[in-house]
Amino acid sequence: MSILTPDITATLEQQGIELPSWAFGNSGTRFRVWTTEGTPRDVFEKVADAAEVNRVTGLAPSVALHIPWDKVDDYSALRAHAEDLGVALGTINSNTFQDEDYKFGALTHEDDRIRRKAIDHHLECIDVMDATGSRDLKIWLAEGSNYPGQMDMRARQDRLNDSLRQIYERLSGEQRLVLEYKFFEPSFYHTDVPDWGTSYAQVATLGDRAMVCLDTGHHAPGTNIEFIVMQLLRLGKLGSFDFNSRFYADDDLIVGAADPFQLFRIIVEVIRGGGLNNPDVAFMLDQCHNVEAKIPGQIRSVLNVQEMTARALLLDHDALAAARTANDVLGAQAVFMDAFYTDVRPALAEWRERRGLPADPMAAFAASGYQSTIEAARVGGTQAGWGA
Ligand code: AOS
Ligand code: ZN
Ligand code: ZN
Repeated sequence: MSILTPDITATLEQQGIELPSWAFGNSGTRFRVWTTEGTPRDVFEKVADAAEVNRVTGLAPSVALHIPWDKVDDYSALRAHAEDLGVALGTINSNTFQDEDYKFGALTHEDDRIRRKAIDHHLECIDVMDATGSRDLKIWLAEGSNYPGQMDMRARQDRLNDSLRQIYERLSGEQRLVLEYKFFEPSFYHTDVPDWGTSYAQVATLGDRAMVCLDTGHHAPGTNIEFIVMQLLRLGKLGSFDFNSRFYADDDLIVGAADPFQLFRIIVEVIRGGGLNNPDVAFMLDQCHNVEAKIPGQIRSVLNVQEMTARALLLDHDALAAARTANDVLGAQAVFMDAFYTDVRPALAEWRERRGLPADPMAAFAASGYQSTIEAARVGGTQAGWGA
């Protein structure tokens, strides 16, 4: 008998993780952007690569776009291309961090012309969402200051709120706004949306369709991220995850690579708060593959999320509740660790095969010949995403 009960496999079967288009483009650090053979030359090719991840894992049904990196003339053609390949176009990410005008802010800028320009960019992103059928607009703001006294932090919060309101009011139907926070970088003294509390305070004034986006790499070392997950779910404001992992700051490494136990703990709280396979809580990746192969990097990532979800689903809630009630500290911890230490990989491989998916998606991709085909076809590919 498999350790994965029918209830667990039924839950796993529903799991979907959105891939970021920029994960397929060349990326690097501020020191160097590395080139990789077979890099997509445009967003159509990025979507094709993302569809390949879905083909071998069954786990990645949608692709997030970044505007203007993924700007095209005809979004219905891009949408049809994605659908032909069995994936959907997902979250639209705005970009206010690569324009000369935004050196001192965008949605918080004190110059009305610049703030208007930044708001208009978001309205254009919503036009894109109308064409792609995307539900979510994700906003990450690279705004803040480097020196005490440099800026009026309070006035910037007020302008931010006014800007967000204008953007929010343009949403229609099921569309949502998710506001991402990050504790520092590119600003080093103050950041206008540095933490979940600020994001929550801002979106709470807008309405039900404004939520918080939690990027797992955007906290100070030692932060109890699963506590934040619990609290946002409790408040009904956890709109999405940007999953990745980090050793130091916003490293954007493969999710579950740096600290699999943290990923497990986060998913336990997601399940506890009713956020797993709940359309209100989008699971996305936000990663860059600077030195490793990009498509296999994304395959590894979604498998890591699936694996930690399976382990979290193994948690013996009755035993845990009993230990907690008895204040059996070591007993509760042992129940928790039993689930975490269970190797679910053989059971997942066997379950994949039963569903007509490759038991080993990494090996299946390597054997498919896709990589050599794109390397031959995409000669002269340009960097996409961060390096663009
Ligand atoms: C930046 O640090 C954030 O994580 C954003 O989500 C950003 O938009 C993303 O990394 C792609 O640019
Ligand atoms: Zn992010
Ligand atoms: Zn980030």
